[in-house]
Amino acid sequence: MTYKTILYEVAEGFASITLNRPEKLNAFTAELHGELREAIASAAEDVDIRALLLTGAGRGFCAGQDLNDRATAPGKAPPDLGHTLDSLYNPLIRSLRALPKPVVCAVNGVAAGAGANLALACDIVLAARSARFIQAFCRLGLVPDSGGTYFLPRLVGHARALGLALLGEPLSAERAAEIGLIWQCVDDDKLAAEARKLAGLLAALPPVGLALIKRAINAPSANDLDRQLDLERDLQRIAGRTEDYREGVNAFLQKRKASFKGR
Ligand code: LHQ
Repeated sequence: MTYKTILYEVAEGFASITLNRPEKLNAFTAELHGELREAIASAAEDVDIRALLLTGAGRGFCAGQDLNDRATAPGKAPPDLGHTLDSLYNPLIRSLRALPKPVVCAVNGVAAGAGANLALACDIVLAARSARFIQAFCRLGLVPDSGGTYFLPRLVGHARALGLALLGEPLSAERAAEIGLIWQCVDDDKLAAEARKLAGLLAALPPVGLALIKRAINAPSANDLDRQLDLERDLQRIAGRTEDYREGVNAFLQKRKASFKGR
């Protein structure tokens, strides 16, 4: 498949999507949204793809919405940004969360606005030491979108979520890792290799089990312990009936490397 605004590659059991508008720090246009949607759908459908890796080309990860598309002229009717979210951003965030495969995000540079929250919607986020996370919305008179108001308080707590969202100050990758916003901060020159290594490791693990783990951890945080215990029981029942579970146990007992088939 060839795209204009992303790169899409499949190797070693995982798909890599690289946002590819480096001259605009990979800011979102309608075309980028469309291509990203298509690529995620192909990764979802292909049973040989067991993980997804998302990153950006050039010195930025993603600067959020391309504001060139959003210039407003006096007298023009105000835009319906709710429609923009309904048609472009919300389906994207939902598709990543619902994808029954782990998504690794390698934040290679600045992640601002919807770009920052796109990263937070992924399952394991690595960031280059030079990367920055910016909840830029407040500077435009907007509300954090793309799941920002959901992810931020859950990941870093109410006080830090409000600080980040109201002030819009850049947060370093190192600090983001310290406060639990992301999984890990790695040296710039190691990011790509580390992210590929991680995606490869995930691709070699039992796919059904990983999909069920993602479902359990992403279950509504309003679940009380009883409801979550019931959910774990239901998911474990499914996991226990897979061939991969049997293979995992047998491989351990026979002291050999397991080979998982996704069944
Ligand atoms: C850009 C952008 C950009 C266009 C850098 N657009 N060109 C949802 C619903 C609908 C509407 C509104 O939005 C949303 C969600 C959102 O995402 S709102 C938040 C939108 N994003 C921002 O407000 C971030 C704007 N960008 C910045 O503040 C800076 O560019 C950051 C801090 C990201 C990076 O700063 P620098 O490293 O100093 O780079 P730069 O500013 O020089 O940018 C490099 C180029 O990229 C430059 O183009 P040029 O032709 O002058 O070289 C920028 O204009 C362009 N660029 N972000 N969002």
